[in-house]
Amino acid sequence: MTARGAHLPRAEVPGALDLGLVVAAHGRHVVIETPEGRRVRCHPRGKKSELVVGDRVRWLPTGDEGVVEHLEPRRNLLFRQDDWRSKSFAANLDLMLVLVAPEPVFSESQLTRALIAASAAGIPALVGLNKVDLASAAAARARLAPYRAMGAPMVELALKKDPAGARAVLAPHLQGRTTLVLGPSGMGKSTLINLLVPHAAAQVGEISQALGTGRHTTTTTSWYWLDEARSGALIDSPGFQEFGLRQVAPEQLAALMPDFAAALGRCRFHNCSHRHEPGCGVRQAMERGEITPARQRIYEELFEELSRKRW
Ligand SMILES: Nc1nc2c(ncn2[C@@H]2O[C@H](COP(=O)(O)OP(=O)(O)OP(=O)(O)O)[C@@H](O)[C@H]2O)c(=O)[nH]1
Ligand SMILES: [Mg+2]
Ligand SMILES: [Zn+2]
Repeated sequence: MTARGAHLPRAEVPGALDLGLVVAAHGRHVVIETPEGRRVRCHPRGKKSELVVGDRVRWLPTGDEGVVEHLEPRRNLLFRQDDWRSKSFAANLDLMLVLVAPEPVFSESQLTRALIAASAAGIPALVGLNKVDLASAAAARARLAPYRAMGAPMVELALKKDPAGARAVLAPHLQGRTTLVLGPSGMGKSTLINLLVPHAAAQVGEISQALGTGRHTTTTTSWYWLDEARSGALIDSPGFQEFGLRQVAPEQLAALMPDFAAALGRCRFHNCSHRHEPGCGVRQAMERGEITPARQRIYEELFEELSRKRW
């Protein structure tokens, strides 16, 4: 290491901009956190970049606030969609934790959409079946059996009834990682955050204050540190239904669904859509029971949707 090596404090490196982590994004401004843990409200330079939670940026202070000058390359990026367009909402994730529960009954289609989105973005996914203390857990396990069979990593939790057990099960998955927590309403996301995040309300409050929104709306994606050392984090983001898949081409779908992917390469036509073509290896796998009717239906719905929405 030379005298002017990497240990030089960043501020003394001529021309270098400070590093920031985007912990909240709201309309035209973002809140970044400095390596020292300070929160600063920043405006993006120009209109170009849509900054999202998890982005690493270079910024310049301008009085009490700052200007984001540069976006560091993203490792990955996730989208949500409304009626008209997809919008990115989180970047640089290490894990997607999808919470489901026996009650209220979770939608297999939503679960599949989340798993496809994770796979398309190159993000590992973990399915957490919560509320296994309920008698209806057996039915939920049965619904998840095909997902277990296709190799989706899975854990069982009783976040409320057995918090210590849930913590022990989750810790090795979450330590040192940035994890996006997803799940339909009522699955236990808030219970999870409150169990694992020290001072969860305070952490959100701090961000709202920096944003100047006064209160933290449920439409905002929130960043929570899991530990004092700020090595692991949870991102809580509402809007499970609107998971954006529009960036996925219909022809890519089968490769992103592990049970379909296992049957690929045996179709008569190389551009087979696996819906009605003769000599289709995927449909043969369905007939052998290797792909469930529910998954087949979800695939066809998604194929339709993604074909329609490409403009
Ligand atoms: N039986 C049982 N109930 C649980 C468990 N974990 C959470 N619940 C309950 O499930 C309900 C919903 O939990 P929340 O954490 O609010 O769910 P959420 O995912 O944040 O829901 P939204 O905020 O609506 O998206 C609450 O009444 C919890 O007490 C559990 O392990 N077992
Ligand atoms: Mg909640
Ligand atoms: Zn086919």
